[in-house]
Amino acid sequence: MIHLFHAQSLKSLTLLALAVLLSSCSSDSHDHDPQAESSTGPGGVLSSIAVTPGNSNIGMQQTRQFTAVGIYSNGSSEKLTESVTWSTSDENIVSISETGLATAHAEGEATITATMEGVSGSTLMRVSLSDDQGPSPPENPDPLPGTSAVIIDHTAANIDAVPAEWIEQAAGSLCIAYGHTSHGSQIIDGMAGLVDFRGSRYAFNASGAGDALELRDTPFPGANDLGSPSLTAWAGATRTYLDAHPEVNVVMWSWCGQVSDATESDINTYLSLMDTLEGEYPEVKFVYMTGHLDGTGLEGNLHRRNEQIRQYCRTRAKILYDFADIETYDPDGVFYGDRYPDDACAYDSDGDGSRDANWAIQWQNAHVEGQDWYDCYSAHSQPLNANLKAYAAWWLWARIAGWNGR
Ligand SMILES: [Ca+2]
Repeated sequence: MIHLFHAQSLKSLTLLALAVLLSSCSSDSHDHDPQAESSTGPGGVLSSIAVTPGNSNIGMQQTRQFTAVGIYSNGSSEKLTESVTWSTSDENIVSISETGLATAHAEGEATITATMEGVSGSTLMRVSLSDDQGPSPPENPDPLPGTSAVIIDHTAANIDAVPAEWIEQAAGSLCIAYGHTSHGSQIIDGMAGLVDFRGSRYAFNASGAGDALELRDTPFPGANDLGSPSLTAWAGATRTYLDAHPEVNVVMWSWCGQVSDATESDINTYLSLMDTLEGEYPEVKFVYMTGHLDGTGLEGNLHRRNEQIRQYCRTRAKILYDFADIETYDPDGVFYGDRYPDDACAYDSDGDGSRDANWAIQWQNAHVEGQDWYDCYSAHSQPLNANLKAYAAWWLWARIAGWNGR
């Protein structure tokens, strides 16, 4: 129920937000399943399952109890830990019991999945040899793991959590080509504002001059974004550019509003083209993206298509900058996804179905400009949204440069 958000406990609020965030994988066929009526729970049809804790780390031979929470079509939830079927992507790394108790056996990563009535949710679990989770020295950066997904979501929108040495490592090693139109420009404008806010450590330019991060802003002739002038033009433009610029080792493209009206097939085309490019240019890291929020909520086509992209990236070990997820939470972790937020950060505060408030403006007004947030241009949105996009972008660059994200 939406009333949950009025609960006194911030912890329960955060957990619920996390649960909804982590929910995934409700199959599209579910809507057309004649048996769907049989899966009605306390709040209607089971629409997704959230598995927590999310993205956890564990030492060898240690155990961890996972919890599955079902999210129903009306937004209510129910604990399903004992009801779901638990599975692991790699028994040799992590095994899991029928009740969700995981045991670590070998160093590596495994995906833990809970399934019920054709709906599933999953989370990543890392097993390390020791309990030391601190950042490793940057002298010999690990190559970006090719065996697990790198998901840059709202939890990555924290500039203070990205170690300075990895900011420097990214600036010294990456050459990024980024294609976008207005919404995607939030990352660039946010990054530019961050230099004024936090200093030259975060500097970037098209040549890498002055030890800055080398980032080429909209360098691709022949395409504007992932949907303009067509849903496929960007792929050819990428090839043309990479063939002429072999120094580029990161490619990122953003959507404008095309995910809102995209079909499942359209998104499959996008994913397939990205995957093909990865095969053709193995030295280049390709960053996937979700489409920006459009106010249609968790039931809308946008959310379904974004979930399609997320699911693909999770299961295929891709790099995802989750544009929509980043603009679904305020900096305190408050979730707005079930209140029909749009790209301007407007949302429905009173449940009457129309947007009447703006979480970014509220947060900005409740905090100190120049200290807690910074002013910058933010196309279609508020400065805070571009702040968060920039923080997450630096997290992304650091991860690609070899930071383990912990
Ligand atoms: Ca309203």
